[in-house]
Amino acid sequence: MSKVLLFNPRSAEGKCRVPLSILQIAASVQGRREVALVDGNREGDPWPKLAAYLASGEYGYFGCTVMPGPQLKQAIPVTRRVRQAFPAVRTIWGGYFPSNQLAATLSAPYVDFVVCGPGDAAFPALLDALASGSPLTAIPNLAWQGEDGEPVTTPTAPLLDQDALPPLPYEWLHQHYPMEGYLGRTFLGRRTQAYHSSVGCPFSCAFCGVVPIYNARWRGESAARIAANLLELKGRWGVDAVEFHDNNFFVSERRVAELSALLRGAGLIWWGEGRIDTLDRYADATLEQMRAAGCRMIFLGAESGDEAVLRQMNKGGTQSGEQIKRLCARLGRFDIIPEYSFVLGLPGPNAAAVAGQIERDIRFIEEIKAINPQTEIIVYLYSPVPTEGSELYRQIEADGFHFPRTLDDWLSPRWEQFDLRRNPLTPWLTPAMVDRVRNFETVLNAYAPSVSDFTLRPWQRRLLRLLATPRYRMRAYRYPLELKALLRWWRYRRPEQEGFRAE
Ligand code: B12
Repeated sequence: MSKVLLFNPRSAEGKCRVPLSILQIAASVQGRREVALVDGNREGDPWPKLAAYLASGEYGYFGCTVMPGPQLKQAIPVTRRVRQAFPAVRTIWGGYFPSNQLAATLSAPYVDFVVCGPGDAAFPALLDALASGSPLTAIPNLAWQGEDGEPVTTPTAPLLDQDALPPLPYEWLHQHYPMEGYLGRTFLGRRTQAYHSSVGCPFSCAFCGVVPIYNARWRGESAARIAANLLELKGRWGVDAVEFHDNNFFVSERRVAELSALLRGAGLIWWGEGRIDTLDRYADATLEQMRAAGCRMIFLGAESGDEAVLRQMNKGGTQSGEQIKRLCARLGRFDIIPEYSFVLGLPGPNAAAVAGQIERDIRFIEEIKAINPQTEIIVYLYSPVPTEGSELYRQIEADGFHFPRTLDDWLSPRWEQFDLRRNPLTPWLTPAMVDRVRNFETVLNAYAPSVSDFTLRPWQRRLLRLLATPRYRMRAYRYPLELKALLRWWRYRRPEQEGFRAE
């Protein structure tokens, strides 16, 4: 009963990337325990495989990684079923959802433990403690349900030296599921690999789910180790494109410059996520070096052009509307595509103020598109995360917003939409405001379809633009039914939900 079964629940449809969380967790116990994997993204119904492993009687631990949103749809019923059919198996959840929604997760009788934040040290320590009966309180980053029904949590561990972590076990993954199935075609390349080169983020934006877990801490792998790993992936699996999924890949300009020097000529095209204020401070020479090393696009949280809103998000002071405009023009000069995300629909003193802010944000996005038409725009509706202690969170609680208290509630379609940041169930947003944002987005998507959806043919792009141009020019965003129908018919993909389109 000492083997470990790991489960990656299905995420967005059509998006199948290397399950990095699972790989890292597997690496943390390998060599000491046998580990098996079932990946919901690679199975029609994962249960028969899971049940077959567990029925062998050799597996004592079931570990499940959970992001908010669609992964819950498999994570909840599958873990419940594990408990019912194999009650002796200990169930452990990790990842962003349980770390941020601890009380709801632990209130489920079928989740025994939650690893909060990084599991690289906590997971092996937990398994050892369970096997030997030693106390759990000595293990950091851990939580379970106390006798009084409240979560018991252990202290947060310092972030580990990322260069000291074991290499990711790609050969082990390949034995379970052929690697080729994870290396999708995207607009970046034919074989796109997800890579995570750092943990956390040094900032505390009031809307971000990373903050409650990492508390403004960040630690990255060295440029030398990243380059060595990527070149190995290229040699072994033919990887030609990389998505750096770090929360904040660009924190250290020196690291990025070193990496760019090492990747120059390697034939890798890459994309990463960063901050506008950070990139704005980068030297021209670094931007030039990045482009020469294959940096094609950078995802940047613009959020809003309005100082007051940026302050409300705890992003004021360092980022401004002027800077957002300046950087998109500047990146354009280096032939790097800025992918700007905006968060609309924050709470305000009254409905008119919220609606007025949405209009100002729409105007600002139009301005950005005029400055650098290549800028990719992603529009989110604000979905609260439990950034306890932030002014914004206090405000939304006062406005009557509450998270679900049980896992079953999280499964309702309303809350799934919430996670996708499509329909945030926030009391201050009226359906008319949500429609306004969505309709604007539809017109914009048709007027300037994302380059990341490479399956759209040039003639389809031209037709969409032709149809959308009068609406966009005249700001006639209401009822864009014809554009909606076309986008749906051609299965236009939204990068924010599904990542870059993969085949
Ligand atoms: C890749 C990714 C996706 C991909 C998933 C691809 C795939 N098929 O796997 C896609 C594009 C589909 C996606 C979508 C969404 N995502 Co997403 N995603 C990420 C991202 C960028 C990387 C995740 C990752 O691989 N990390 C690398 C691994 C190594 O780190 P990790 O997951 O934290 O794992 C460590 C610990 O958490 C822990 N752990 C994790 N799992 C387990 C399991 C066990 C058993 C144990 C013991 C420990 C453990 O140990 C690991 C090693 O230390 C993160 C941000 C980030 N940088 O982490 C956001 C992130 C997780 N996503 C987020 C969200 C909200 C979403 C969406 C729900 C909404 C949206 N519009 O973005 C959608 C919908 C999800 C869906 N459709 O299924 C948020 C979650 C925030 C929150 N509120 O909790 C994040 C943090 C981004 C953000 N800053 O907002 N996402």
